Amino acid sequence: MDIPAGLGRVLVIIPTYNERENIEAIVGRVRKAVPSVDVLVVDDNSPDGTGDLADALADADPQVRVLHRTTKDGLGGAYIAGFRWAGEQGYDVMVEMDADGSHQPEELPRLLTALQDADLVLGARYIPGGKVENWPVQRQLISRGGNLYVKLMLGMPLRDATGGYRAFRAATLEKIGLDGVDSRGYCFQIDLARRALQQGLRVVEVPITFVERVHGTSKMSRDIVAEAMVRVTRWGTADRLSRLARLRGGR
Ligand SMILES: Nc1nc2c(ncn2[C@@H]2O[C@H](COP(=O)(O)OP(=O)(O)O)[C@@H](O)[C@H]2O)c(=O)[nH]1
Ligand SMILES: [Mg+2]
Repeated sequence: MDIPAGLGRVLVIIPTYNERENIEAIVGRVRKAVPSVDVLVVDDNSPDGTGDLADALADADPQVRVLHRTTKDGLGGAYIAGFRWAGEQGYDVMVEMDADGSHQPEELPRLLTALQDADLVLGARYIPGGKVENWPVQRQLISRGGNLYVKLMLGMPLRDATGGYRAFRAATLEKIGLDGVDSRGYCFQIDLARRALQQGLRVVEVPITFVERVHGTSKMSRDIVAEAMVRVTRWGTADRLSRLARLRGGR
């Protein structure tokens, strides 16, 4: 399929850390699913040589580019670097996608079509039509529990605030203002969704099937979960305090 009318130039950003077994297949699938999109791989100097492999893919295909960063700096850092690059290059839409096949490129047309009437589209596992395949119970609990905690603390009208398969309009990222975002790990996703809603932007969830990776290993760690917990708690507390202050102020 082609890029839906009116969206302009689309860049799919794929952050990688040790994804040598996955990178070629995912880039090929993206280019096949929506041939007119461009791809940017953001590699954090993967010790397994993913960056060199990505360079070879870029040499063979002018629609593939690579951003090399010097050290592992978390998913959030990689995406912010990718978004900045995309802005400088004049892209109109930036898509987030994992390298490990969990986010199926064949579902990208659905996200892009939804973006025609939205400012931010979230690929959602926990809405009708969405699902997760092959996740161990423990991973499901972390994800479901995380979303429940986000709901309780932040009250956002979202069913899957932690997913990482998303399409942003460039104008959405400009309004969000990336300078103030310093979430490093997966809470980056919660952070951006929250900022988009605070700006009054149209955030739409579309169902996706998340497929657990077959090759390589997850970079999920205890630190990443802890960062998310601390930040969500802090944001939720700050929201409550400011609501209270407004009530006290009689407004
Ligand atoms: N550049 C970069 N990519 C990362 C980093 N951490 C994770 N990723 C990538 O982010 C995506 C999601 O990570 P993954 O380990 O699959 O997380 P999971 O799906 O939640 O288990 C994959 O493409 C990873 O290679 C990082 O620090 N830097
Ligand atoms: Mg994964």
